[in-house]
Amino acid sequence: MNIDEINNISDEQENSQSESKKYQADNIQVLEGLEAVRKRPSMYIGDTSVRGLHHLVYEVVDNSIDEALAGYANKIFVTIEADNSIRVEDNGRGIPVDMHEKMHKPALEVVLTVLHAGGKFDKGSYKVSGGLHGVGVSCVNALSDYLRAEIHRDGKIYMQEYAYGKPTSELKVIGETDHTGTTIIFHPDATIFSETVYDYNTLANRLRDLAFLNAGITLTLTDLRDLDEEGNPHQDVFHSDEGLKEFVKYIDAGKEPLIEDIIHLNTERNGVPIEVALTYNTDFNENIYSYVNNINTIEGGTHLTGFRRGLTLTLKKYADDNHMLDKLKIELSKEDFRDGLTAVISVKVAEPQFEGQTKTKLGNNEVMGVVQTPSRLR
Ligand code: 0RA
Repeated sequence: MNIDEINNISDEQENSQSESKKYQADNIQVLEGLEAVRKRPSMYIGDTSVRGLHHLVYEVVDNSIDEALAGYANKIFVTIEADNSIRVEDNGRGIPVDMHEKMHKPALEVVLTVLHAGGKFDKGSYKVSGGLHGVGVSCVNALSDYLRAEIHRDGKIYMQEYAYGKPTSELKVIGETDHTGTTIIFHPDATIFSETVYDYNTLANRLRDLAFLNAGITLTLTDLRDLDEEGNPHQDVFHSDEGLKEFVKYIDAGKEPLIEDIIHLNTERNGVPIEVALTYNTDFNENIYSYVNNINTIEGGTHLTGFRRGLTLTLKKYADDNHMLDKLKIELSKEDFRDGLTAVISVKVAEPQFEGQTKTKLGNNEVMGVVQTPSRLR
């Protein structure tokens, strides 16, 4: 969420109300907004099983990732507290705390209490966040029996607490600080979720993916439920300098490589950033992972189709141009380029259309050609 979006939220609310009743109406809408999330949580976070439970974490972390991708943060700490609360801390600018003119509340409170429509963001800015559903941190707030925000900004530590999406305290200054950043601590509401115990490996896998997908960001996962004899908590630090190149190395660790190098492209076309890394091993199966806006598109979609076509055409052309196929009696098929392939493809799409059973299939047709023939290959 960026500052324009915070402003847009109030615009949307204001436009639907007459000025005279505005203030009152604003409050009612805000309540209705988060009540809707509590009434039908699955509509906002997919489901209320263990999947939805973990999705709350992704939602908060994705906001910090956005702050990092905007160039203001490079560290994100995720901590599973002893009581299965989750703490997400970043070293970004801190969510603004100044009074929001139209909403008559601190901007922080607007961010945490106003439902933000999913998937909509300014064209041209690669706001990647939103997790799978793009619902924002207000949904996490709505589905938590406790949430605490701590903002380090302008030399002060600001703090506000919530329960079930509603503030239980004013925004207060609780101390001084020499740095900036945002910390969100939340405890999922057990009356909403069928499971409220976090799985370390599920979170570790997601944070590892995020580190590979967003080179340069350091993500640290700490489990305060799991202490060794010396009292040190279980912890992993995820960081990648080489991005998808290292992702492919990680996937193929223990496999026998067929080619020495990992082919790595980091480019864009028509404003769509595209990163691809691939290699071949001596196995016979193909292993392609695809991502849109950091979301694992397990059902694939247009970006994956474009990649497959681009790969087939490129390798075929190379073989043709170098007379490697002159003595071949049969036509090469696209399957011939699949055996032993390991690839990761990541694209950032401004207005993604997610389709399919699990909403993890990219539908945007324009992305197909963009990935099939990125500009530097033309
Ligand atoms: C809007 C504006 C600004 C920062 C953020 C949002 C922000 C949001 C999150 C959520 C998690 N971590 C975050 N860090 C920052 C900054 C506006 C300014 O300082 O000019």
